[in-house]
Amino acid sequence: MSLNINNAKFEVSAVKPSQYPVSDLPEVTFVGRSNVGKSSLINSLLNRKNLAKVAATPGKTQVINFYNIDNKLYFVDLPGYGYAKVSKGVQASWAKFIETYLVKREQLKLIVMLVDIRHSPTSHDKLMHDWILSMELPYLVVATKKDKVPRSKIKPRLADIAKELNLDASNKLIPYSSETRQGRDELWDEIKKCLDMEG
Ligand SMILES: Nc1nc2c(ncn2[C@@H]2O[C@H](COP(=O)(O)OP(=O)(O)OP(=O)(O)O)[C@@H](O)[C@H]2O)c(=O)[nH]1
Ligand SMILES: [Mg+2]
Repeated sequence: MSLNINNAKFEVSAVKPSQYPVSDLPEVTFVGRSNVGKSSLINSLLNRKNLAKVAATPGKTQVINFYNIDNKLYFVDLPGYGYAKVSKGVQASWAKFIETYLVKREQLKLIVMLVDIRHSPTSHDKLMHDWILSMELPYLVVATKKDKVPRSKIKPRLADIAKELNLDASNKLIPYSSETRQGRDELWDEIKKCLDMEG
């Protein structure tokens, strides 16, 4: 069963479980702090420029967006966490609905956590990572914006991220650029492997 990634469409925005798609398709979700590059990564994986909205102002995505890919799986774009200019109250309500999705959604098969390759993981990133570990679901860590660091810095940046998140050799850490599409094939391979899908 091959996957036609050109047959991808935005399906629905949800703020509560009753608005999630009614379906048994497997879901891959993308989490990370606001502005880390989640929507850009979804677009680059799907060869699209603007399927997932890339916000001009960070912290604006306050809904969970579901993208249907060839009627075989969903990509789920979660709101970014940790945007400083957003009030505590709003941050708490986001955390709540991110949590609701992650904990309740049985079709969720893979979590892709994004961190910015240029920076050490924040306290929010560490909390999110601990949370993911406690869920015992397959997950990958992607280090975004690889094009923004010089080649010689990539290895040390990855080593720092791995150390700060306590990753070991069995945890996948994939450097990625939505601009140059480096890392794209490897990420697709991992996603398909995890979902038992072919090409
Ligand atoms: N150079 C470079 N810029 C990137 C890359 N990925 C994302 N960006 C830029 O980073 C900014 C944020 O990207 P988004 O994809 O909107 O980030 P997001 O995580 O979806 O943000 P929220 O929806 O606010 O949570 C945009 O200006 C993007 O163009 C990348 O790989 N390389
Ligand atoms: Mg976004």
